[in-house]
Amino acid sequence: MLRIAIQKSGRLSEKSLELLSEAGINFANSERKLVAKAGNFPVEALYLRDDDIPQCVADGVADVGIVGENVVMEKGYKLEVVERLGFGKCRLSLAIPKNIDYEKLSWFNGRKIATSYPNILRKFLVQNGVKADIHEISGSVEISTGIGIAEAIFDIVSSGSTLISNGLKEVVEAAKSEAVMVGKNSRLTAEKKEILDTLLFRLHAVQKGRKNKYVLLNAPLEKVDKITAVIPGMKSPTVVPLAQSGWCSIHSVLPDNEFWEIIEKLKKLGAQGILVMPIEKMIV
Ligand code: PRT
Ligand code: ZN
Repeated sequence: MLRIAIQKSGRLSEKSLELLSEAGINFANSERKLVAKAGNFPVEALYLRDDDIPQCVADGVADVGIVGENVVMEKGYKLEVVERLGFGKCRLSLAIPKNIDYEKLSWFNGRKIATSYPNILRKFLVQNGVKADIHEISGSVEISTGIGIAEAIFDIVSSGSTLISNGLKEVVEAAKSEAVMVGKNSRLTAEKKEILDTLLFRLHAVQKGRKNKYVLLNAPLEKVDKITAVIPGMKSPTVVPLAQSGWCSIHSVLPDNEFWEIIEKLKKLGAQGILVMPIEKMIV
């Protein structure tokens, strides 16, 4: 049995469970008691506050955990990132009141900065030769400058709207974060390693599917070479003749991040009837 620590309730909870569910792992216990067994896979979920997950994995109470990289960095336990999960993306940034003229990092020398991430901030300031006063608070960091607790803040930013609505501007991005699966490989028994490998195989298939789209299009035969050069496919695109002579259907897989550029190129090359579909799982 492999024990996975998951955030009990918060920004990463649903997406963690959704990812595991897409990998065929579902937990019967919907009220999220402390521990829940999966119905059809030798895994159990341990529901915790995200702040407790790194230590639980470090101590071996859980074998792996799904948590924000920011929390892993802040807690400082020696853990390995087993898998990057592609959700919960955010950055850790320094922000100051928007009316202040800001030129460079030395502005922070001698200033008071409020944060819930004192360790990450301290490391960043040391690396950049800045000496500032770190004021640790556990929540509502964004209101610190407004109420006079600090002159700047260091906090998680995602869309940036929280900063704007508190009259702040982001001036330095210190780190990026996303949800990761962390573990301590040396602790795992052979049995747990095997379960983790099977789980990772499934997660890769789900994640690869999420990063790609399946595309079908019709093309004039004389354009097939040019079109297939634009769409890479898994090995190479599938080309099937159409009932109408002089035409064929091409099937392929496109990476999501280059998707629109490739579609534009395909249209220019004479592709028609382009259909695009999500891929549920992709095993290469
Ligand atoms: O109860 P528990 O301790 O488990 O949860 P929590 O309240 O400590 O964390 P939670 O659920 O808020 O966030 C969990 C994780 O989600 C974080 O550790 C990050 O890895 C990730 N994440 C991604 C975020 C955000 N995006 C985010 N935007 N965590 C927090 N925020 C907050 C941020 O603190 C700020 O107040 O959202 C605000 C900024 O958002 P924007 O969009 O206005 O910029
Ligand atoms: Zn927390």
